[in-house]
Amino acid sequence: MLVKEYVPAVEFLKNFDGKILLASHENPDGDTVGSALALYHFLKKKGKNVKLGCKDPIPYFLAFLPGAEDYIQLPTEEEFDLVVVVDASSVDRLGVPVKAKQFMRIDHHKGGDFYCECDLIEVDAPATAKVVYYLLSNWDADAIDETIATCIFTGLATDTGFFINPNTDGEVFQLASLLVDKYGVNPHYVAENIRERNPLRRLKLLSKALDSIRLENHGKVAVMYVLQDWLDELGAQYADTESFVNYARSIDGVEVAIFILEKAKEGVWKVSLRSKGNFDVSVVCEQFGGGGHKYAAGCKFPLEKPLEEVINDLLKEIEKRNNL
Ligand SMILES: [Mn+2]
Repeated sequence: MLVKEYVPAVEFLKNFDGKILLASHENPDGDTVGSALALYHFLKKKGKNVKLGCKDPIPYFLAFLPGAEDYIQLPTEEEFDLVVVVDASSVDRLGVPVKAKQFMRIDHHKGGDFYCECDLIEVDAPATAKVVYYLLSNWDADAIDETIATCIFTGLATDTGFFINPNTDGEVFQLASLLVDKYGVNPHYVAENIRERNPLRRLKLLSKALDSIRLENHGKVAVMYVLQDWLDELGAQYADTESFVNYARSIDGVEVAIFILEKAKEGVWKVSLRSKGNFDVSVVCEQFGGGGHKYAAGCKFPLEKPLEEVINDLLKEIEKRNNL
């Protein structure tokens, strides 16, 4: 089907003749990686000169996606004619500088930077992968194959928490169904790779993180953290903490979950907020220079600030918006 808003982006990429970098955001998730990989395979089919880049290594649970091994680690000395920022609200979210003559953004986050007329930013889309699907299907639906569809499905599945988060609507199921029926995606294969390949160290780390949980604001806010020492002790990586925050959110009566990760090398406390109900966590994170969506957002604090102060600042900001 032809969707008019996609025409400028399709025409722009179709006619683009130069070195393209598809850039995923730092701490990459299934949406930024799935979306970038779908674009990567498609653009290669179309004869484009294209590379994939990310500051962080691709986590083990996404390594099954074809092409994941082609990612180059950013920063790189290489200069590109075009950098496509995938699933991120600005170049800053890449976590490192990139050299490019031109930028383009394909995304579903609120706010952020605007780079060119052909940016594709759909704030209502459940995942960037959906935006990518529309881009590709408006270009050449026949060029979408099982590999590309699997990458799109991965973005869609992970950003909707495997089709149960509040951003899951009928269209999500329609697109998922199309990807399965028309393009041959195997949902069980994707789920098994993403959810059932935990290294033991991740579960050991989870046990410590669960132990750190405490309830605040009359049981409506759950606080959970992971310290660098714990990671070092277990030989765990930052990616091993992926979705830990959901355990804190899952507690009965909790409306907002706070997860704080100590990243010693980067000198920051990385904060992830999740909500259920009506609380908009993106507003809280924006107060601290971060951002995101209503139900999932993030921000950072310098490590110089003691953990308890970080927690207090967040609790105060949440309390201020006491529509809990
Ligand atoms: Mn996303």
